[in-house]
Amino acid sequence: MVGKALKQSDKLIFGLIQKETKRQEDGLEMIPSENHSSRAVREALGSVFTDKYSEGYPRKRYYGGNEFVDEAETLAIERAKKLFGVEHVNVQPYSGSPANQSVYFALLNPGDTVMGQSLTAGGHLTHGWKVNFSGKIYNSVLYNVKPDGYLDIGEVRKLALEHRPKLIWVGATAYPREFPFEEFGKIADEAGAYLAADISHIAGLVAGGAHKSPVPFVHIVTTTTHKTLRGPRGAMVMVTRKGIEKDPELPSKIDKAVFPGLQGGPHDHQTAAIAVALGEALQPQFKKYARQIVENSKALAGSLMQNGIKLVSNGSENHLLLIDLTSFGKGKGLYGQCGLEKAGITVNKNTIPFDPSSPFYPSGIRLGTPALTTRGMREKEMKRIGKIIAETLKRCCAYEFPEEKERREAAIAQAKEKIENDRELVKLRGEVLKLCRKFPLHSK
Ligand code: DSN
Repeated sequence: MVGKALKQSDKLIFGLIQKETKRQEDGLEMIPSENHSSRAVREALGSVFTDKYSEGYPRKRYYGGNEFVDEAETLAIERAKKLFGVEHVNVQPYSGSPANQSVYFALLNPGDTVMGQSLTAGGHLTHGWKVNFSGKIYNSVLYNVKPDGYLDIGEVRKLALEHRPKLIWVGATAYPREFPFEEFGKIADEAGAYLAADISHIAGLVAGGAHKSPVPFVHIVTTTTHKTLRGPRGAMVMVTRKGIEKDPELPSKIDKAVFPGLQGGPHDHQTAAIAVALGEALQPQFKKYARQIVENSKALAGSLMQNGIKLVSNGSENHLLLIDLTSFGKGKGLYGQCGLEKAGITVNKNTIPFDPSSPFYPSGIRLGTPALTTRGMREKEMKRIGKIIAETLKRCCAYEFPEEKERREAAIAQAKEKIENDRELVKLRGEVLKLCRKFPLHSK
């Protein structure tokens, strides 16, 4: 994947890239916020645009020599406008958190009230969580999900009318169901709030028509570009027609917040790669890809549940699933993640709504299908993978996880050792490897 120059100049980094390439090739990447970008995207990302400075916006720069950067950024903007049906796009945020930060900076003053989905209910840090800037600088009010795992829209309305936030977020990092954007739109209008949809996780599904678009119902849309959208790491802030009707200054407020408010020079290599990814997402086959992600997620959910694994909300309507491991005991997410890693499946331990344990030792596993779908896997493979995951979890989550801190360290070390030496997991690893070989990745 990488060329001769790197091999000659830096053998250590070259070697690590080779190893990471093999790790991705030989395993199932199931962290739902990850994907495999195309070679074209990575070529643009590794291009000479990385050498340029271009503070400002197309045709309004503080530096010379930007005629080609201007064209690349304009292409990215125009493609995003077409793909999502929005009026204004800023493609410069370095990543998702800075993109969301720019929305605060554009609209709120310190101490103003913001509302978002609680982190423990699947929301994002930047939607008002207390250790994040969004929960420290602003007065954050968090809404939850119901015991069945679905958003509690009644609670959202009640809190919005009670606290009158200036900004409401809809969007999450661990929510397996469709977002009721229309209902959120009505609530925000009633409360007089700006409504921002953070579609970082589902952007590819929205672009491909596999998830309802928030665009008609919200004022602002933020997204990262590297998850289901399958681009380079990066982010965008978009303003909708509804947003401009509420506040005609919104586009310039966002642009000023990104630069010079928060950032310096844009990452032009990233912008060029975002343009490439958006070009790919505009192709008809991307719609097929987006639909298949959801079909795969549903098939995987079915297989896991048939094999005795409990899922938050009993299924999935998007790209991700949240496994509830509480039937094995509290705090078993770590064992699940370690066991699956041993079997060649990469996932992340995650809290589940009303988790009886802690965020560091949560009781759930978050996983998803975007990367497997990129490899060409379909329902048949999901059925088999569901069985492998269920078998692995049953083996690993049976180990003791003591609540008393004093006994915990030793118990974790013992469980990890058992997982490491489990011959059944080695057999499952073999099956995973066979599957990976059938769906080659970077050699395509
Ligand atoms: N880290 C991202 C995720 O995994 O969902 C969110 O920022």
